[in-house]
Formats: sequence, structure tokens, C-alpha cells
Amino acid sequence: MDFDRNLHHQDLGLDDDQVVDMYRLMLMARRVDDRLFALQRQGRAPFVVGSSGHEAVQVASVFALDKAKDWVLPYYRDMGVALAWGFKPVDVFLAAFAKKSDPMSGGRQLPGHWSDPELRVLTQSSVIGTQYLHAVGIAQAVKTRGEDAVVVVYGGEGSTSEGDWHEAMNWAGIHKLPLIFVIENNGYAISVPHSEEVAGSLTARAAGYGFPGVEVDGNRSLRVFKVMQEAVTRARSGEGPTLVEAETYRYYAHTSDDNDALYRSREEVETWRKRDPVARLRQYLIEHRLLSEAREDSIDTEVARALAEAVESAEAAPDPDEALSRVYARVIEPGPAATEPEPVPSGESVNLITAINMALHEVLEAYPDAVVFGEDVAREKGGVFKATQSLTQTFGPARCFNTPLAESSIIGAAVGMAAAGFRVIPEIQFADYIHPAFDQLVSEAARICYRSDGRWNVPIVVRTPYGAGIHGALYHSQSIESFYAHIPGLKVVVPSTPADVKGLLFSAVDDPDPVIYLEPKKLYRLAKGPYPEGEHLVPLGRAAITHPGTDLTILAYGAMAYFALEAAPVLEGLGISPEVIDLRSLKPLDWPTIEESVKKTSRALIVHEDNEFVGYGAELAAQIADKTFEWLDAPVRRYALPDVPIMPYAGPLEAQLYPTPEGIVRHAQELAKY
Ligand SMILES: Cc1ncc(C[n+]2csc(CCOP(=O)(O)OP(=O)(O)O)c2C)c(N)n1
Repeated sequence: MDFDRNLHHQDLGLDDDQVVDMYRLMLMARRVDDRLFALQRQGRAPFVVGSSGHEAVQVASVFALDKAKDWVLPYYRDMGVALAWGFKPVDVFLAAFAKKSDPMSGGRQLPGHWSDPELRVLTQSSVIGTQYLHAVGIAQAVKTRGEDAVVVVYGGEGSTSEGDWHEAMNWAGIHKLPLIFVIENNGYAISVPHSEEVAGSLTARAAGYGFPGVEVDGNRSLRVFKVMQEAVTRARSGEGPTLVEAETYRYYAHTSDDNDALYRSREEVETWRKRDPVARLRQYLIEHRLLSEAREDSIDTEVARALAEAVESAEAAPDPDEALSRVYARVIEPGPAATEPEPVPSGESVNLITAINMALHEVLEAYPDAVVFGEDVAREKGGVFKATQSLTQTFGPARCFNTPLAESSIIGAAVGMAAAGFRVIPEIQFADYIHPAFDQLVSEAARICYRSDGRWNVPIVVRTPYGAGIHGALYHSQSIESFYAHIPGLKVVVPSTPADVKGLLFSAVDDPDPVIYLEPKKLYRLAKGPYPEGEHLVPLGRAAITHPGTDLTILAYGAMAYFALEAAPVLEGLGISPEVIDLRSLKPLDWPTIEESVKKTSRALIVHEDNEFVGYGAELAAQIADKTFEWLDAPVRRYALPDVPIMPYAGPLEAQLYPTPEGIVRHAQELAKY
């Protein structure tokens, strides 16, 4: 039997009981795994992902941590991490049987998606690699608060090909975060062998990001422990991150759905079975006279009993029955319909971009846990549009700082920081560049509340300038609202006046859910109005009637709400009385206000600068047709962009496409005549 003769647990600071406990937990992980696969074969558990073979790296790494204050982000194969960290076998089986009391997701996620706020284990998704940026955000939070905690994030070697891994390594290196990346290299990403997934050395990559990478035999518990101990010491002393690459092997197929005989030989599996980490530690304990037959028997019996009880009670637990809850941490109920314009607030008259800057100052003043970050937002530059000007000087570099040029990082780190207790206000420099963060917004931020059965939520307000009309061409003009309004779990708002800038920003920052705060950049300098003094809130989900009327309803937001107001007096001059509604909040939508208005006017014109096809107006038109059909005197009309990529650079081309106040007048006239 091959085991580590060079290390002794006591030299590493582990006492006899601890190393026996390490063995007990590894054995428990192995037995739970075997039972899960047996249950799956019996048709009692639908799906299983195995951990067998990985126990040494998983369990021993946890022994180097402080369970009272550190954080771990285990990936789906990390049953050993989970059990060593504090999850109980019954938790594993509740998840396997998808029961209501499954503490990780209440039966909403596949098994192995660990989560528990009390244990400081952030909910994990199935998306490979996204967790690394969450770990960065948590470590950033830990560092900002000056806590003595370490964050450990786990993943397979396959995940290191994802951009999020590289972005996380980069950010962690820049900020010298107390973060340890543990890569469990089992040689395959499903069927793809290491040689086809990783060029060169994984471990060596850490040097490129400015911190050490260490390779370790992941099947030797004490070696893993030693390497982790050193990494933890580095992290706690402020020296920054470490990458640990642990070579190991999985004994089962990738999951219960996989047939590993198609890509690896039985001989290879047998070779690795001879390096079984559980057997190795057992042999070590026997050689050091720590595992008498009697003690082994009692451990075996204890593990078997714990397992039997866990399976029995988990299988008998009630099934979940509530599929609609926890989409949002705060559900916004529709209010009474607005029937008249809101009073104009008193305050200094400013333009939209000045209002954004003023509101950000007020928000950071009011919320000491609020932070701003993004590309170019810090110090003298203060953002490419100056929205964040002087925030760093006023509130310090921990409250407003620059990020690497990596949008997935910005949102991924925001998720982690928000989960760790901050109110995060990231800036995406232009909405056109938010797409690399789509995954972090849609698969992560939006789903975290639902997938954790409401146990986690991420208060993030993503500010981003959007829209055309400024000669921004194809990549500084996009309207992105329909992508995000489509996603349950996200809220989407668009202010078009300085007063709404403040009112919506305060409501968004106060909200526990992720909010996309779209700034119509066409209006940055165009829209002027009073910036309200003192407390001013515009509730999410509340539209504004900005021009009352009786003949037709114009529904718009952003720059189009501004244009609709320019069109209104012209229409009145033509004998048509338009009611202009600035939606302000695209999700949740203020349906009662729309309904009341359309029932009054019997005609609806929707205006937006996004493409018409499957644009936001399609949803409005469908709801109006569906719910107010009997009141309509004309078809619902949309005035929006045709199906072209937004937006050509040349002025005459942009003018052909971009909606105008004159165009609104024309469409409203046609609709009024119908
Ligand atoms: C972004 C993404 N792409 C593809 C998949 C499908 N998938 C699930 S696991 C996996 C392989 C992961 O390999 P590795 O990171 O080495 O971890 P291992 O499963 O070997 O422990 C793949 C391709 C996914 N879940 N997420």
C-alpha cells in the first residue's frame, strides 16, 4: 500500500482525533456516494453526481480552514467538502430525493448544488465556472470589512477553460484577495481528456496572475492538508491568493447519466483504485496505531447507522409543492392605477447625468454598505460620462473603484459581494457591452433567490447607459431591455427625468433583488428638471402619467418618453388629446395604470427604440389585446425600430431608423383616425 511516509499529522498540527475524524468523514463521503448510486439504480433517486475518489482533496482541504468564519464554495462533486464543512448526510439525501426540506434548494436544483447561508456556503448553479467570480466578490467583501476570513472556491480542471476562471484569477491577483482556488484535476471534463482541454500547465498559470500555484497529489490527505495550510496562512496574512491543483480521479462515471467505458479503460480505473485516498489514510492510521480493529468497527457502525437513518428520514420527508414562490426576495404588488400626473418636486434644475451623479453621492452617503465599481469609474476620470465623478474622492477607494475590463467579472463579483452583505452598484460602461455578463445576470443573479428557495438574495443595481440617437453606431446604441425584462428574478427600470433618477435609484438600492437600471444616454444632457431635495422615492412598478389626455394612450420609456412629451402639444394642436405614460419600470410593470388609461382612451400607441420584433412593446401589445379587448376602438400600434442591427453610424442612416417626436405625431394621428 502506497501512502505518505514523509508527513506526520502531528508535525502539521493535527492531533490524533482530528486525523481519525478526517478518515471518518472521508469514509462517510464514500459510503454516502455508494448509497446514492445504489438508490439511483433502484429508481429511487433520479440523478446522482459522484465524489468517490476525490475524498482526500475535499475533506483534507476543509481541515485547514476555520469553520467559524471562513467561506467555501464547493462545486457539484464536492460531497467531501460539504460533509466536512457541516452538511449532514440527511441533507445530501433530501437533495437527492428533491424534498421540500432540502436545505440547499427545497428540491429546485439538481443534487450536489450546495448552499447554506448559515454555513457561509453560497448557492451554486450548474453553470461551469461561474462560482469563481462569486468567490472573488465574497473575498472582496471580506477584505473590505477587514475580516480575518478566507474564501475557498472549488472546481474541476475542465472549468479552468472558462473565461470566468481566468477573470477571477486576475481580479484576485490584482486585489491580493484572501482566496484559494482548489482545482480537483481528475483528468476528464466528462469525456474530454486533460490533453484536449488544457494547454501547458494549469498550476503555472497562477504565476501569470501574480500569485503562487501549487501542484499536489490530491489522493494524499496529509499533503493536501499541508499545502492548504500554507495557502490559508498566506491568505490570512494578507499576501493574497493561491492556486492549488490537486491531481485525483473519479471512480464513478461523470454522473449517473454518463457511460465512462466510452472514453476510459477499465485498466486505467483500476490503476487509480490502487491509489484510493480512503484506503491510503486508513493504512496510515493503522500504521500509526490510531485505528484499532475495535475503533474501525465502531466508525463503520456509526457511519452505517447515520446513513441508514438519513436515507430513511429523507425518503419519508414531504415533497415540495410550491413552484411559484421565491422568484423575488421582494414581490412588488401592483399599486392602484395612477390617474393624474405626479406633483413636480421642488429642487435645483439639473440635467440627467448630473442627477445620476448627485443621486449616487446621496446613496453612498445613506447606505454605508453600498459600493460602486466598474470600468473607469474611479478617481478623477469618474466614468466615461462622469456619472461617478468624485465618488472615490468623497467615499474612498473601497467604496468606488475601477475593475478590470471584464464585464462578467463586474457582475460576477457583484453577486459575491452582494451575497456577503453589500449593496452593490456596478456600472457597465455601455449597455452594448453587458453581453459577456449575460450568464452572470441571467443564470446567476436572477436565479439565486429561486434556486436557494429564498435563502439567498443579491441586492445589485446594475447601472448602464443604453439607447441610440447620439451617433454611437452599432456598439454604443443598443437597447437591451427586452433581454432582461424577459428574465424572472430581474427587475428593470428606466428613468427619464432627474427626479425619477433619484427616486428610482433609491428604490432600486433599497430593493433586495437585482435591478437593471437603464440610463437613456440620449437624455444625459437633454433632459433637465428639478432634482428633488430630501427623501424622494419612486416605487418600483409605478408608471407616471406625464401628460393627461383622453383620445389615445402613448406608452413609452427612456428617450421615447421624452419625445412623446414633445409630441403631445403638437397633437393637441391637431385636435388630438394624448395621454402619455412614462412606464419607468419595465419589470415589474404597472399594469393597473396602463389598463385604466387604455379603458379611458380606447387606443394605444407603444413607442420604443429597440427593434419591434419581440421587443418590449410586443408584451405590452399582447397584454392590452388580452385584457382590454372590449374597450379598444383600434388595433394596438407600435412605433419602433425595424429589424436592423441598432444603429448605423452615418447621421442620415440613423435618422432613417431612430424614432422622433414627429414620427410619434404621425403614428398617433393615424391611430386616432382609425
Ligand atoms: C458552462 C457549462 N458548459 C457545459 C456544461 C456541461 N458540463 C457539466 S459538467 C462538465 C464537465 C466539467 O468538468 P470539470 O470541470 O473537469 O469537473 P468534473 O466534472 O470533472 O469534476 C460539463 C461540460 C455546464 N454545466 N456548464
